[in-house]
Amino acid sequence: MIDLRSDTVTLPTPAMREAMYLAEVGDDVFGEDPTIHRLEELAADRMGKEAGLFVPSGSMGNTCALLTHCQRGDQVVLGDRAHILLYEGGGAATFGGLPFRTLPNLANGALDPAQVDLAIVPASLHTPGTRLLCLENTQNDCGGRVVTLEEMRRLSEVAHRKGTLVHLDGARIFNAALALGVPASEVAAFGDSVTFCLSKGLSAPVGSVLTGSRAFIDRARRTRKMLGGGMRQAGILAAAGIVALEQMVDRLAEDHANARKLAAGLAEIRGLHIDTATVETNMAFFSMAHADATPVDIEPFLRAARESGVLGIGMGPGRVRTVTHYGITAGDIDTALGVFSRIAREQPALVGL
Ligand code: TLP
Repeated sequence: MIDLRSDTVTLPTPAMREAMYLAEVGDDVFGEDPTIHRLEELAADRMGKEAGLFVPSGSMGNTCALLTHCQRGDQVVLGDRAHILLYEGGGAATFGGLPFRTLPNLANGALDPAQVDLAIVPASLHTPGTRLLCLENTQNDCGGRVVTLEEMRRLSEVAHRKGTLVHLDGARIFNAALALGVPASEVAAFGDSVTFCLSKGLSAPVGSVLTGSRAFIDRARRTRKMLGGGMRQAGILAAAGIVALEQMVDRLAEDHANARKLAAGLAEIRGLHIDTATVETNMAFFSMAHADATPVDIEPFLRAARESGVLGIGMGPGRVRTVTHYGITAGDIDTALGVFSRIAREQPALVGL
């Protein structure tokens, strides 16, 4: 199977398995796992923050951040295509009692600073006070797009000027940093807290790290415990995370090159629509529409592709996401393009022709 559904499907590398086998571990709830300490320090260093907290998933990292920054009833401002809003089961809003105020994401995943300014309000008889602004970079649902440093700077300035904190969902911050040509810490600098994932393009089997000031992480550690995320000898997982940070960041360039190759090929297939200029990292989204512009039901297309050994995933009506990663070679891209192109040629109704 050529699995282009997500970079979450990546399998641990041989070096990770070796490091996991050899990992020195202890009870991390007692603060006694040396491998987790090492990962948390390394992660904090890469993000330019004082401290880090190893969490089982990106969703828990984000939830933990929101619950730690906010009190019940505090308003959180975020994009209407934010992962925190769309794909985390409503966790933070539900567990934290946090009213979400959404603003339209711009095409590249940024927000409009003027709208953010208006959305940030003090607590009053009528309004919930805004405590937190959430940004996402790369922005998944917008196409794995990159929010520029200038946009990040303006957005965080607007928030901070009004006494509102900023949390960055940087699940794929290293992809963003690569596309921007800067160290990840320069992207992370605009968040008071930043979550990033080890288990996506970096290929670790499990885990994310929440980073921020030491005082914030001390409080977040208690929130993680409340969420049931206090793990014991999880150094066995952190060991793979250390390998991810030390060995798997630079190779993301290969994923970006493969995504561009994939996008260029998709653009050549009649019936599949993609704006190749929007493919900035490791994702290529394409869409299919009928002549009257209504979206095509993508399930039959995805099923036909699966039967030929290629997996993509639906993300919105008529919209398919393909993601490149450690398990995908340039040769796999050629094969996948061959499959998509054959389906479009032999079964044009599946792509709306
Ligand atoms: N995203 C997954 C799905 O949930 C959509 C994927 O396949 O891309 N923030 C962002 C921006 C993410 O894309 C994801 C995962 C997360 C957070 C959550 O990470 P996990 O899956 O570890 O909870």
